[in-house]
Amino acid sequence: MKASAKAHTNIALIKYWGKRDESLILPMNNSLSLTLDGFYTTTTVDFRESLTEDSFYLNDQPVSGVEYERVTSFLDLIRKYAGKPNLFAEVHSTNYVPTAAGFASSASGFAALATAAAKSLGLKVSDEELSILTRQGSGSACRSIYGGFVEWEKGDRSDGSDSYAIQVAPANHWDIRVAAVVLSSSAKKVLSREGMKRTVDTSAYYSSWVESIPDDLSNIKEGIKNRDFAKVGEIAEANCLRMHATTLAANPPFTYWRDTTLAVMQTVQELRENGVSAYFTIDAGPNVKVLYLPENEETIQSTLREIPGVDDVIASRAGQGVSYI
Ligand code: 2P0
Repeated sequence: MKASAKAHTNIALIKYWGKRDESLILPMNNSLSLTLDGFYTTTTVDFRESLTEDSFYLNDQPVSGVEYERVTSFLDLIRKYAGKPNLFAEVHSTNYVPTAAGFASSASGFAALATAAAKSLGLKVSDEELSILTRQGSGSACRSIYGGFVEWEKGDRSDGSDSYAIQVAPANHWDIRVAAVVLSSSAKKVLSREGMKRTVDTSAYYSSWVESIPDDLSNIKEGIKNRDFAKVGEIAEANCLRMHATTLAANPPFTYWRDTTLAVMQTVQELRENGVSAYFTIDAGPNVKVLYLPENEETIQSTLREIPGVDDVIASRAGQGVSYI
């Protein structure tokens, strides 16, 4: 049966940074994100008896190599789960996540793939099971099953059966906006998978990072519940800075920041000094995401666009979880 699904990407306010199990993709710490409606992937999966291998097309182009392997490994997992280990699929994905915006398309990509693949195989899975399956494609993707504010519970078990995402608040709870600031030159030198591994293995600051998470989480959840923008923004910004500090203390040390990254961070802090409430967060790349409230949209957009080295500013609202299309 052919099935299609749509999934949005998400931005972490409390970052997932480090695995305790690399093959099951079990994280060291809980994380919390906002699903974004502006950036998404649509995927059609067709498992058919007549196929002898999987094929994967991204934006209408056939994909081979590492990207293909990641998709087929994930299909192996889900066809085994369905008890149909010898059934192959044709997969067509379209990314509506501009690569330059610096969002990992793996989050929306694996959430859409898991949702469409499960339906194509006739599996009846709960959202919790779907999140567990999705997690094994890419960690941050398990949060994209849900809309709004989402927490990924790290779980304690070694088999991963308690490591899945739950919704903290739906998208319509609070109209928070996120601007993706696109930098002119944004080559990523250390992939997030490699970067988090190096940090876990060698960073002198890694244990402090893990210890700081429970307080951040309980405080940010209180801030989300009360729609306290300053509280949520302060925690998200500090959490991001702490994550990036761990990379500086890794061996060999590294950073995802470039000169324009710092320029954007400073501009956001200056906006605050001038009474405009805005906070930044940064993932495993040089681009900056800026959190703000709707009343400041025009100021944020025009101020960020003026920074030398900034190519574009793409705004998004809170988005919904996965859906069938
Ligand atoms: C996050 N990042 O919470 C963090 C913040 C990057 C920085 O999740 O190896 O693509 O597939 O589980 O999910 C990026 O890592 O890594 C990420 P895998 P993923 O959004």
